[in-house]
Amino acid sequence: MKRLDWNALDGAGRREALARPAQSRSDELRAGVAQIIAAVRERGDPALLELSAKYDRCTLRAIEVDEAEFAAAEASLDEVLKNAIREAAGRIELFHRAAAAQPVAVDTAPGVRVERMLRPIGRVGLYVPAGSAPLPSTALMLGLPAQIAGCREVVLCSPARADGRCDEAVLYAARITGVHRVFKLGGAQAIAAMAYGTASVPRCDKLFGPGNAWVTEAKLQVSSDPDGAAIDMPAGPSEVLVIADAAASPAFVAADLLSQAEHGPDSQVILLSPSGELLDQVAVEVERQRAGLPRAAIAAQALAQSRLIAVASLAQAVEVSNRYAPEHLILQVAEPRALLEGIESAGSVFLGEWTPESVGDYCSGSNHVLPTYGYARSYSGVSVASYQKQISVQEVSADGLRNIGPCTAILAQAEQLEAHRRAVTMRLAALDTVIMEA
Ligand code: HSO
Ligand code: ZN
Repeated sequence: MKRLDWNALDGAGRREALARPAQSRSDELRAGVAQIIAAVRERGDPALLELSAKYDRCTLRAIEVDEAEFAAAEASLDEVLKNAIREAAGRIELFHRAAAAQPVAVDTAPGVRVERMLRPIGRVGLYVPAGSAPLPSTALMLGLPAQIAGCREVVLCSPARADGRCDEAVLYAARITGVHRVFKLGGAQAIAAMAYGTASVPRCDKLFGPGNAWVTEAKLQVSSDPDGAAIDMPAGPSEVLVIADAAASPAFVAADLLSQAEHGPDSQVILLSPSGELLDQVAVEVERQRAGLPRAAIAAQALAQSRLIAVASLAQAVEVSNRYAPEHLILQVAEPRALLEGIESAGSVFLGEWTPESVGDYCSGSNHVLPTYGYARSYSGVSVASYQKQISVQEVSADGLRNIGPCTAILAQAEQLEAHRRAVTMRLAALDTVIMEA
């Protein structure tokens, strides 16, 4: 890991220190994805079968998972794993229900009632990657808020293995979240199928979930097409930033950095500390622990673009973190809540030495589908609200219109929108007439 001193860097050096690994949106990627989308739109299911054979190396008899496969998946799984999936689902549901937006009704003036009502997005499409590691936890994180929001139809795509079957734990997790239909589709073709629909795959209004560069590019392309689908958020590789003080355990800090580094070669991990000694110790620990990991090679690639940065104080660490806007922020300091006040941009925050990022990835109850690549400056993680539309409603009585009609008319006149003004003044005149006649 590169070692840097924040206060020895000039402006360009600081920008470089917090730069994300370059995301290639190469012409080749764009064109390849556009071609896949076009093939799925033009030829539907036959194109999906061909693309699955080509990219996922599996020959599918049917693209939809049937009851027999769900049952076989459930029967094949260890009870301990099934219990853990249900236990995690319970806490994720508990938090997401509690955090869901509520309907609102406010009288903004006598006789003027304004409300906000919530409606589920009708049909949503979830993507669960299964590349180097299938992620049943992602099926929970995407499926449970969709169920709580009350979406009418929840579709999930996840690529099949070479044997033509989907990961059993992904299927089990999808089932318990109430996902209605699961398709064995991966990559850009899965996104195209859910955005535009085929004979088998229903067309979805909004797509959710992480994925590789092909999936991400396909989500961008379908979301910029008015005939395509909305998406949850722009995505990049996973990342964590840890702020640790001199009292932090180097072993714990190293373990947290590695848990993110093992996700993929393009993951990025950053440690900020005012203690040079801790930075030294963590550097040693990271190497020691990494060597014993099954995914040591992947972690090594991620660590090559990761940084250990010395800062002058914890306050400066918070400044640097806000500038980076990490997907995950771990505060391994004696008084994490004292720093929390100053946090402006982060996807999810982990407080204190007993809160590893892993608990949020799986089962504390928070969501793990979070904004990466600096998008935490303006985006939030997936929640029930991501699956809902907020519709405002207003009702004005005769007295209410007497109260707010003049304000409306003045503003309409200022904007020289006479029809707007008259829609109000005509009614005010009618009210005067009614009163006079009474
Ligand atoms: N840290 C990942 C989520 C995940 N981790 C799934 C394990 N499984 C991205 O936030
Ligand atoms: Zn993770």
